[in-house]
Amino acid sequence: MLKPQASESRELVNLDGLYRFKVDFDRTGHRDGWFKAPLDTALEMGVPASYNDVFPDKAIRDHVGYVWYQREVRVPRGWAGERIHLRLDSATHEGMVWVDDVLVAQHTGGYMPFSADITDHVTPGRAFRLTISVNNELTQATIPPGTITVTADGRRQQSYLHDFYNYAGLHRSVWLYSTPAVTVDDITVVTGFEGPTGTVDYAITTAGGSGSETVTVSLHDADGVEVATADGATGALVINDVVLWQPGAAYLYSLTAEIRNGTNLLDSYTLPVGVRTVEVRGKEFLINGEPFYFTGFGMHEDHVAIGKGHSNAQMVNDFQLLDWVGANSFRTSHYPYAEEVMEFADRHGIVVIDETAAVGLHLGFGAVFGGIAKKTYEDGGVDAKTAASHRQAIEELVARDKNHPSVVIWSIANEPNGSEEGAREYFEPLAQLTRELDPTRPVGYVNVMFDTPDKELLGDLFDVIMLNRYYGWYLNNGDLETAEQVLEKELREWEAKYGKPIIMTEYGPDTMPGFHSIYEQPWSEEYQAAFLAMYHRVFDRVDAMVGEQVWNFADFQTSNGIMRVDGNKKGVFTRDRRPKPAAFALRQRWTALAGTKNGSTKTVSNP
Ligand code: GCB
Repeated sequence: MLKPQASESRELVNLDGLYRFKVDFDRTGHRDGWFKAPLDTALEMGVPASYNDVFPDKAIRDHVGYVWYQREVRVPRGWAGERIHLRLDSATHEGMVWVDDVLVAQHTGGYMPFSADITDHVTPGRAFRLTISVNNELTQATIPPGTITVTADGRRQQSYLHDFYNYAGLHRSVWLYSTPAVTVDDITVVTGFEGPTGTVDYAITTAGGSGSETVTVSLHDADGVEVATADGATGALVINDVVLWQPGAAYLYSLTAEIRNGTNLLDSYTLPVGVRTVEVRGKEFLINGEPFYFTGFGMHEDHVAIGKGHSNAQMVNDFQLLDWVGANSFRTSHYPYAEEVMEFADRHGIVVIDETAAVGLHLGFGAVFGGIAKKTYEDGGVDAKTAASHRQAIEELVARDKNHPSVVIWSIANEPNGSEEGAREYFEPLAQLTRELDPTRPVGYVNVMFDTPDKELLGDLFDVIMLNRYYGWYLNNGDLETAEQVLEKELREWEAKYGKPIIMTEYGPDTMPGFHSIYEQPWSEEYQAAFLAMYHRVFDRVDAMVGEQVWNFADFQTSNGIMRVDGNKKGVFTRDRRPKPAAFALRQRWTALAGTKNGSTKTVSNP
């Protein structure tokens, strides 16, 4: 799936800004056709952003169901004869889109883009009424799953098995764009190198043509110098003296695909391409043939007031802090992030574990959150409906992100039940699907603390072992001595069981900024630093460890509950991005490691 862009043959108009906004408290908007007229409301809402924290109104914040957005859009008059499309980079979790009175798109899955060809419903030079209804409901059929209950007095309540707050709305940009009748529909690149020679294997699909058009491809280096060309919809580009995309030293070529009819240019699309390889060999994780050690965080798209709304300035700030603290990687916990984030990582050499929104596929967790533990893999739980949405989530993620050099692992779920009967039957086809969609990247899932190596059933289906462990927090709270022993014992068991690389994808304690203790008390800033230092001692002793991603980069908002005070406080930065003392300790360690295990010297094959 190609991101819309402006090119010689395409134009792009951003539709972010203020929209009329109305909350559908009585669920009558669809029935009464709210899309047919200007919304009857005094509220306006900024896009992109979550709406929840923008209004000082509990009823809006806690609303379960639909909200409506609306604005007028004028189609540029020069677009006569072009195909005209609308694209929403996300609508969380379900979006329905009308152009005047016509429903043009409907999409479920809150973190993925979708588009509609609206050519037949608009007129260049004229304005149309764009209306979008967005539903925030999570059910057993959605990814992530959730449960809706209706109280005796008719109020809908939402519960879910992940802690981050269920922010909703139009979190990412909205676009109007034009394409010619014959288009470059998709591009897939796979890169490699042998000594100084790089290769970019490409496959291009076109749409709307008669079959008589020609496809040409050219590759330019970062200075704009043409370094390779090829003809045909599939082929290979060869680069002499290739400059590799390296962690911490990004380098991007630009691949331009053009469709011609004779000498007439029909469409042109340009894709940034980083040449790099990824491979798991034994217990090592190799990028460009060199052992790579992940340092960084599990993160969240989460900021004060805008919630999960994408903000370029906040994004740059977060990447600057990653750089400051010496992190070389992050995981898109627990859903795909905005495409701007992936592109930024590509341009700045940050390594990404790219995760689907499949979080909360563990009904045994009910007990932890004060409910009752249920069986996970049964009808009405994680069942065929969940699996169908999960397939869609994987297909859409790979389609959207397959060409990003920063993405080195697909994480297809966070903390599913991996030890109950039915887990293998559920996950085997999904692991296989991911490999079929992308045979070039390692595939993994993130294992929960209950699923120790003696119990879990899934590790052999995946290339890397990714573990979330909270010894010293949820278990052995305040006792780092015992925690150190248990952690090391368990990591050695994983190493012995699979002989695969292990990444600690979550570890860290809740920490109140400003709370100090000379006794290493849980919640103190000193405890966070001591906790992380203990984990690091263990990681340094276990060969198979190839990475550490602290939970979390920053404090983040959660649902209500007795386990959280105004959110999850495991951040190394506060929610407003001030460092806790642990940030300085991490900075020291990660700067010294520089992407290597124990700071060992790296031999760079392609300097
Ligand atoms: C986990 C989850 C993460 C939570 C974290 C916590 O295992 O993957 O989403 O936020 O624990 O802090 O409890």
